[in-house]
Order: sequence, then C-alpha cells, then structure tokens
Amino acid sequence: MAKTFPEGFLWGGSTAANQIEGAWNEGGRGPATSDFARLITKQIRDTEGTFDVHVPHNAASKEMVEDMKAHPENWELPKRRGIDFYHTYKDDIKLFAEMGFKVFRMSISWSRIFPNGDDAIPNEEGLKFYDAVFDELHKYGIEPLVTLSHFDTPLHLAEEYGGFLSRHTVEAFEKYAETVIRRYKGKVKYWLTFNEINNVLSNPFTSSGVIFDGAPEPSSCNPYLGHWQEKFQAVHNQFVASALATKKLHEIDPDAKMGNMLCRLENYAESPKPEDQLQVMFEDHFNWFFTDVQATGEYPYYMQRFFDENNIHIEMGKDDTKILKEGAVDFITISYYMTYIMRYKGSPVPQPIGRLLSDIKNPYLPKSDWGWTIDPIGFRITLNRIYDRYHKPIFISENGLGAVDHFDEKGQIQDDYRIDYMRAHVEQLREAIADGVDVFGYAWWGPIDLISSGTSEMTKRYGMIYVDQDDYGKGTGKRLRKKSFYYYKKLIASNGADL
Ligand code: BGP
Repeated sequence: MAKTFPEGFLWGGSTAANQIEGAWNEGGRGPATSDFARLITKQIRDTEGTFDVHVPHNAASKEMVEDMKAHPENWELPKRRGIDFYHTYKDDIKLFAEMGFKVFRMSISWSRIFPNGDDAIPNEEGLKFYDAVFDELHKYGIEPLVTLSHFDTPLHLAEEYGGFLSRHTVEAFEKYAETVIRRYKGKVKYWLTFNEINNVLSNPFTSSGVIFDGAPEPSSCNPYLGHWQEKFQAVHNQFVASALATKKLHEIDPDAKMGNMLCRLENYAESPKPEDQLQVMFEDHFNWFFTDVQATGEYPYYMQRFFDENNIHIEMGKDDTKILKEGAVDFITISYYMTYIMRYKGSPVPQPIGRLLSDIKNPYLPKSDWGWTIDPIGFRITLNRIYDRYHKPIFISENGLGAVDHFDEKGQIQDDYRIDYMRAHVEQLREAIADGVDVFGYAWWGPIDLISSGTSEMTKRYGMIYVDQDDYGKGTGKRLRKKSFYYYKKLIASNGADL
C-alpha cells in the first residue's frame, strides 16, 4: 500500500504580517520597508503577447523613500492597511478554525517588536499582540508556524545601514530572534528565518533592506541583474543571521525546530538541446544555492566560478564558516507556484535569468490571470528533488492561486478554479508522499484574501475567505466564505482523502 498523508499532517494556511496586519503605525510599531511597497502597473511581454501586471517597488532609491515619507498622499501604499488583521484576528482565526486548520503560518513584524530594529529594549505592546494571536490559535488547537522576517525589514536599519549589507543588522536580527524565541517558548514550535531568501535577487529592498544609490530598478517581473556584489553580500549576512537564530533556538528551546524558506521555481529546458539543459543547470544552481547553504551549512562548490567571473567578493567574518555549519536548519520549506522554461542564454558562464515570470510559454500548461504557469506535476518533481538532495522533512509554506473572483446572482463566490488548483496540487503532494518524500504539512497561501506581495493589489485574491476591500482600501472589510472554504474544510476533515 502506497503511503498517504500521515496522521497529524499539518493542514492550514499561510500569511505574512505586512500583507494582513495593517495598523502600520499603531501599537508602537516602527516603519518597515514593506510600508513603502506601492501599487503600480507595468506591461510585460511573453511569447503570447503583452499584458499588464502590477508590480511593486521592490528596489528603492534613497530619493524615493524620502519622497514617500514626506508625501505619502502621492503614493498608493496598500500594505500599510493590510486587511486589518491587527484588529480582526479573533474573528479571522475563528474562521480558520472552522475550516479545521491544524497550522497557521504567519510572520512577526520585526518593527512591532523593535521599532527601529535595533532598540535597547523591545516594545511590550508588540510582544503582547503576538501573545494574544498565539493564544487565540492554541485555543482552537492550531499550531503557529512563524517567519521571523517576511519582506519586512525595519526602515531605520535600511536607511542607516543598508539593511543586511551591514553586520549591524545581523546583530540586530540575532537579538530580535532571541527576544521572540524566549518570549514565545512553549507557544511556537516551528520557526522560519527569512521568507523566500532567494528573492534578494529581485526584491533587495523589501527582502533585505538594501537601498541603492541612484535610479531604482523596480519589479520582480523585470530582469534585475545588477548589483551582484551587494545582493550576494546581503544574502551572506542573512545566512549568518539565520544560522545564529537557529543556534539560539536550539539552545533556548530544544524541542522547537527551525526551517529555511525558498521560492522554488522548477526549471524545464525549452528543447532537448544540451545547451538549454545547461541553462536549466545554471538556473537550478541559483535556486539550490540558498537552501544548500542553509541546510548543509556550507557554500556549494558551483558558486565560486560565478563569483570569480563577476568579481564578487564576499566578506566573511572569521567565525562565519563555523556559524553556518552549526546553524543548519532542521527542516526545509518552500513556496511552490509555478515552473519555468529555460533557453540557453548563449554563454557557458553561469548567469541566472533573475526574474519571476518566464517570457517563454509552456505550451502544455495553463496560466493564471497573472501569467503564472499552473503545473501540479512540477510540484511532485520539486518535492522529490528537494528530498533527494537534503533528506530533511519538508513543509509546504505556500501554494495557491491568485485569481479574480466574481459574485454570482446569489451573492456567492463559486471559485471552482481555486478548488481545481488545490485538488490537483494536493493530489501530486499525495503522490510525492507515496514516492517516499517526508512532508509534514501544507499551508495554502492566503487562506483569507490579502494584499498581494508582488503587486500590492487586493484584486489578486488567493483566499477561501473573501474580504470586501478593493485595491484602494474601499469596502466594508466584511469576510465571506467562498465555495473553496467548504472544499478545504472537507479535505482537512478527511486528512486529504476527500479530494
Ligand atoms: C510569495 C510570497 C508571499 C506571497 C506569494 C504570492 O512570493 O512569499 O508573500 O504574496 O508569493 O505572491 P503574490 O502576492 O505576488 O501573488
């Protein structure tokens, strides 16, 4: 008999503070990079034509941040309002409990705990807020799984220190991690350090607090290939910060576990040409790199050539090698949304594509309204490859479909497209488990509609719970169960059998 979902499998949903909390200037919270993610539209092109997408401001210049601070009325900054979870968490958690959630992935807003990121003492009001959220979750038997930093660096650290370009930010992060680990010992068993750490390549501002001089280059949907030196230095510092937090967790709470978080884009060659396959290998390396370091505690051999050829010199502290080794994560987490087609870039020297959307369409796969390919089988492949590489338990931190929802004549949302997406992915997850992959949980991204990370819209909805709010914050904020709400509830109640 093939294996299936183990007893106690953690079904649930996944969010991030900056996309749900709002209350950006309440409760003693300081400003964070996410408060400056704006709503803008851009045209992108793929092999099927040109279409509009909204893109955020993921890379920022000093001038732009200054202007946003001085004239916020000129900018549309939806993450500041989120979906008001800061005030609605009790009702929202009740709805998650009604769906039968076993796990809720969320993040702590660092600047709610340390308003500047590096204050001498933490903000008790911020600490109390998360106490209340964790208590509310436990009331319903829901396990919190908590990301320490989800595209949300305290602004002060970004402005004064270039975020993770500086070791000062590493020290501040270690202190922040230690503070919350001690405070929530016994309440939080599962932690993650940095959300989608590989996104430093496309979102250096929000991910890592890096602010470049001169004109900014926005968007994770555009190739953003420059500034390698800064980006790889910032990410090295994040590796060290992650390892230090992991070591602290093991010392303070030996029962708790730390995970990484990688945005895993599976890559296929456009043709059987070995050159295209070589490009797949390059791109894979740029993906694996981050988890290789976090899971094994060592830099992989293959990056050295890229560093040498691009004049990248990573400054390492004298104990870094040891710290990385001692701070390897306990489990692996990924977000899985899509797969990607690779065409040889014409150079035998490794170069990443460096953007989120492929301009080559996979003729065998449908796409979402936002151009993301929908590939459930790719999910199974990815899970097998990850397990084969690390042999550590896996948790699915994110998987989901962003779509435009419409009301029917009865005022309901019949989101069969979301149900189909979920069914197909959970089926492949079950196959991966039958293959022998050790997966202990699955968290749907955005179980309640929230502000999109990549586009700062509300229109791109992931939820099984509708939130009456538009891109500009208009609406009653009321919550409404979609058809997928009842589907997921049944699926969880049957531990994945009722697909
Ligand atoms: C991941 C992020 C999330 C989330 C999700 C969906 O990259 O970790 O924060 O938002 O993608 O992306 P988007 O909101 O751009 O549709």
